[in-house]
Amino acid sequence: MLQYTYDDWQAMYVGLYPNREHLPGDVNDDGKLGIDDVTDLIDLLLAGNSAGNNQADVDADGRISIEDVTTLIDFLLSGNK
Ligand SMILES: [Ca+2]
Ligand SMILES: [Ca+2]
Repeated sequence: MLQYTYDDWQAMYVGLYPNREHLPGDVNDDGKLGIDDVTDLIDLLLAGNSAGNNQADVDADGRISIEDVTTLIDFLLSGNK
C-alpha cells in the first residue's frame, strides 16, 4: 500500500487549491478575507480550540492569539485584499 508523507499531501493540496495555500486570515475558508473571518477567529480564541487551523495564525508566529485578530483587522482596514 502506498504511503503518503505530509509533504506529499501538502503538494497535492497546493495543486488543488493554488490560491488558498497562501491566504492567512481566511479562517472560515471561503477563499476571501472579510469581517466574518475576524468573528470566526475571535470565536476560535474564546473557544480555546484553534488547533489545526493554520489560516487563523495570521501573523505566522506559530500560535493563535489576539495579535492575529488585530493583524487581520489592520489588514482588512488597509484595503490590501
Ligand atoms: Ca474568509
Ligand atoms: Ca499568530
